[in-house]
Amino acid sequence: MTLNISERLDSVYSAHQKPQSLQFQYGTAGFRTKANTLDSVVFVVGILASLRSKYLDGQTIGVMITASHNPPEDNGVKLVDPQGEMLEQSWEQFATVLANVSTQHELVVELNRIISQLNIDLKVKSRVIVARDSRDSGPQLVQSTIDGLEVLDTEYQDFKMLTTPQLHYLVRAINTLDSPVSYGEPSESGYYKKLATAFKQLVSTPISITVDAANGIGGPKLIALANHLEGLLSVTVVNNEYINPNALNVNSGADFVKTNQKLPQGISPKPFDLYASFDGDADRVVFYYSDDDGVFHLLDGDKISTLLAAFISDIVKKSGIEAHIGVVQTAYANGSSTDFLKEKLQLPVVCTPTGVKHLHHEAAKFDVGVYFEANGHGTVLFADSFIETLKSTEPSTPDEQRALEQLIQLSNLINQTVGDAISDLLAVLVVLTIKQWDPSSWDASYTDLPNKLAKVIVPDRNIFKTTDAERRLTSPSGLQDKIDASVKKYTRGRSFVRASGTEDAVRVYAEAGTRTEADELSQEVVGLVKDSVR
Ligand code: G16
Repeated sequence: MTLNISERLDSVYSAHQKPQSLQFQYGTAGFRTKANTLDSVVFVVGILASLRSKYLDGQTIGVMITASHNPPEDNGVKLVDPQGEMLEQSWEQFATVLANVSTQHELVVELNRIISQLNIDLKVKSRVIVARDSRDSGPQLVQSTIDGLEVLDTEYQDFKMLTTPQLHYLVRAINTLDSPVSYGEPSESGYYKKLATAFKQLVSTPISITVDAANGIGGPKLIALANHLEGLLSVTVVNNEYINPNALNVNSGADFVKTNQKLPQGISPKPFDLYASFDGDADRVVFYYSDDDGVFHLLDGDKISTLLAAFISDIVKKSGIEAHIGVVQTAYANGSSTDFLKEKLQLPVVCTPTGVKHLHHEAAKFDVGVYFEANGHGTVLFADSFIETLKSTEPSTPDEQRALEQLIQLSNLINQTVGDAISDLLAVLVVLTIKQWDPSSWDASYTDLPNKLAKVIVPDRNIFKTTDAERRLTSPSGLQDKIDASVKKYTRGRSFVRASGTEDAVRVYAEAGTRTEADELSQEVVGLVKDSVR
């Protein structure tokens, strides 16, 4: 077989050779960097996706070409496993190794090493689906991925432009087709039908909302979804210039709003109306409103998490059944949200490193696992066994019956594969409608501690190593002690530093009892980080 792979590569490898000077790493959400350096990476990812499919008996694997919240000149690629979850972590090392080989010979050696280590049968038919966001560089990178897929004769389908969560949906739907746990029709319209059907069961009064789509692919896809809702959802999309890739995420989108804690361009808010922002590939959403005085109020991933966790706990109680409900957060979660979940809602809270891949696995350990990063990336997982219980329970009162139905429909409405801005938007609107809450009632559940997220550019972010779910640094040596000393000076102070896995930067998070203190603490820790690399 060695010879075969080598021969197959003969005609294509030279067009996709890695530039000698570059190094790549499978990070928080796959490979992500400047688009014009990614060709060799997506080519080998195509080959690796084929191997993953063969290893899993020909189940379909997904390849998404996106750099999500990053600027227009970036791009990236991530692999999606058969149930729509992120690539199993033990395979990330293979991706990193393949992405860094610089010759055809080395590539053949590494591929053969993986094949023999995992005992992969190359005769198994491999199947992969591919999609991309709206970036300029997308079509070319998809073509290079396909060149990689063809090396191992993989059967593939190119779904062109989709949101990242739509690709996750399709992977799971294809792999569960004709199975008792079918996830839905394996088509884009199947995705809309599934969400629309659940939404229509949960609300009956028309809802209006304005959404900033970050000039990304989420805009047209949200409109397509609304078209399946027969007037039940009236959506105004601003920053919907997805045909202009240079505008992607510029002064708009979930990351811009969360990081800057201000409105995106193009939104002039009416007091107490609810607004939302997606990121570039629509896997994150944050909400906001302004009050009578024009003050901006952010309802971020923590607020979404607490809203959904509180609502679900409540209807589980009403349904008369028992469930182990838990919430998963990262170090970025606002301290007040964690207190609210633990003390007010009496729910267990688990903290993991950044990256939905980490949160997802922890959430799957509960009957209902709510996971959101503060940046708005997250979802709610309902265990199959719990859904079975919901379906087989005989209600003894109309209230119990309604609660059981609401839980079943919520599990259909909320994308179980990964965080999904469109699906999360609908879930939040359902809860607010059922509770008859305006944004300020939602916001009133707890008050965020003032906080600041800063970015520091350093010569080598890899020297920043962490432990304790990224809450403490182990390197550079001595820096954590200095951060601790700074934190001690502030009421309810908390700060941590970690290397980003999607941008070439170090992130500094700080929160404290007042705005001034949070800003001062942030400045101090940013200064400490800069000093540590001087
Ligand atoms: C990705 C991950 C998220 C993570 C974010 C930032 O989001 O999927 O889980 O929170 O990157 O990660 P980092 O701080 O390591 O740069 P997205 O929306 O960009 O795919």
